[in-house]
Amino acid sequence: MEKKQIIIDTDCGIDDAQAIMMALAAPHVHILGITCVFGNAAVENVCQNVLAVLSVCEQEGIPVFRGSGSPLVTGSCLINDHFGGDGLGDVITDKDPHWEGKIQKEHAVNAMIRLVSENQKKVSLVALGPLTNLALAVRLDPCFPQKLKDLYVMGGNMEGKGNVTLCAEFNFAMDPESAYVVLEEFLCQTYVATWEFACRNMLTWEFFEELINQDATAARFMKTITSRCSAYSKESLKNKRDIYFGAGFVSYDSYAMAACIDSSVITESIECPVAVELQGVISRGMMTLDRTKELKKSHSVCVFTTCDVVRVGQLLMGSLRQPINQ
Ligand SMILES: [Ca+2]
Repeated sequence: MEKKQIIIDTDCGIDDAQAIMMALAAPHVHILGITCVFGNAAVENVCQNVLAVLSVCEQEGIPVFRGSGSPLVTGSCLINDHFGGDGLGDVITDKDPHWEGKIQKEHAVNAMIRLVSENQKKVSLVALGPLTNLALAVRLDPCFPQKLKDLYVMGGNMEGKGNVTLCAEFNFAMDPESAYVVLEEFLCQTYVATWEFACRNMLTWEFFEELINQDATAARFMKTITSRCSAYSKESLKNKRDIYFGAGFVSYDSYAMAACIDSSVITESIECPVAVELQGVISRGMMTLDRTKELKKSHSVCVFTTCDVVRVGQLLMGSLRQPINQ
């Protein structure tokens, strides 16, 4: 069977690490490359985090590319410390001093265009961070979206509930213009795993304990990077997620990856046009669903609403049992 070809665009925080491991564990998936973007940490940290994940899973042969270090337009880039300053919980002490030599010389956006052009209509692009690299790709090559098989985006919202601002989700809020460009101009089959979708399909903290306490190198790595991170602490102050959706464990990026790896994961979705607000004082970066077709847009995307949580749990469990030949 021909393997499913994917490119992962990531701002590698803890949930990205989990999602990348999920792709690495999938026997029918071939990762053509991993492209890095700022977001959960500065892009230099993101590159190091991706290399660390590949090292833990003994998959260092996968090329890693450095991409955008700042958003398309907005000058100041507020790096969120949700997963610590380095994006992986600020607990890794044995950082690789030679990491830069392990990053490909080619820029992430050029690599993305080249890899997709060489494998037209075969590549699924899974975007787990701010969409800056993708927006730049369509500017450099306007045909880039139509060369993709499909696009999976973790980001945006479907109920107007924001996590970093009142109405906007982190990845879209970090670079609203790029989110706008991607959702306006990527006319390929597009799937969106919003923040509220992930929260509404959360797992339990009991599941999380079982997940990270598995006897494998990747599980021990995940246990370490989540050990001092307030985002993984049940005792931390109630955050927006708890208030809106109740308590539980949500590995945001893993939902988009799970849907790409196994389409049966998604059990319900909404097919409709979407738009990203750029002007709003309160709602800048918010994604809106145009279910009544008021915007007269011809292109619709698939917005996930419910998934098979048991199956997601199985994929998460398997992803931490790495390296595979251990
Ligand atoms: Ca991410």
